[in-house]
Amino acid sequence: MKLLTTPKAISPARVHFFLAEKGIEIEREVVNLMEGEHRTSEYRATVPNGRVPALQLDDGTVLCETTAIARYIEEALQPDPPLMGSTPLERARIEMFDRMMELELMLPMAMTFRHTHPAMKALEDQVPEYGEKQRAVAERRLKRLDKELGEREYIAGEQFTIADITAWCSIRFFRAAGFRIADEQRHLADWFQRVGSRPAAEVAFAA
Ligand SMILES: N[C@@H](CCC(=O)N[C@@H](CS)C(=O)NCC(=O)O)C(=O)O
Repeated sequence: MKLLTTPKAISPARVHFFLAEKGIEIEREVVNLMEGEHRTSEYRATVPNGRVPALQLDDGTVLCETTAIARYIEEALQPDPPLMGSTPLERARIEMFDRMMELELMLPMAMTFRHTHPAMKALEDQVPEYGEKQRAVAERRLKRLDKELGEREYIAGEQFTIADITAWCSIRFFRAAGFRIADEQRHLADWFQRVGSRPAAEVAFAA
């Protein structure tokens, strides 16, 4: 089994964090996005979404999409500690929060980055006005998240879950697009520090 991945990229970082929480390692093959290694016909024929991360199983099956890879790791490779819930209700609630973090926070941040950052010209047909609109969407969501984290320790409740990994990696990575936790967002800042002090957070964006 091997993980097709790129160091210091947001979606791969979520899988690296998840694996480190599980205490397992998977052989890695680095895909250089800036050199277009994911745009070859061979890569596209192998990986359904043509992106990283992707998990290639020993029987040749290829899983892409970060959450699907995490689901396979949790259910087939290492259930402990559970990061995606242990009962049907927990699983549904955690997926609900994780999708909210992905769609309402990570995605607008990613669109800001891709449409405004000079380094992203190689990968995106940039529309800077769209990027700036998405910045406002993400900033409003950060404000709401600060309020929500005043009511609970972690994003989905009192336990650390995959939803924290998604949100933490987004806030950490998209500093590159100018996102910052505002001085008055104390609950968000405390949570960011709490998640960032986990040993697994250190490997998320490691080279
Ligand atoms: N929805 C996918 C997104 C994967 C994705 O967009 N990966 C980026 C790197 S963080 C990528 O491969 N980008 C290549 C490109 O934009 O051409 C997931 O969750 O895994």
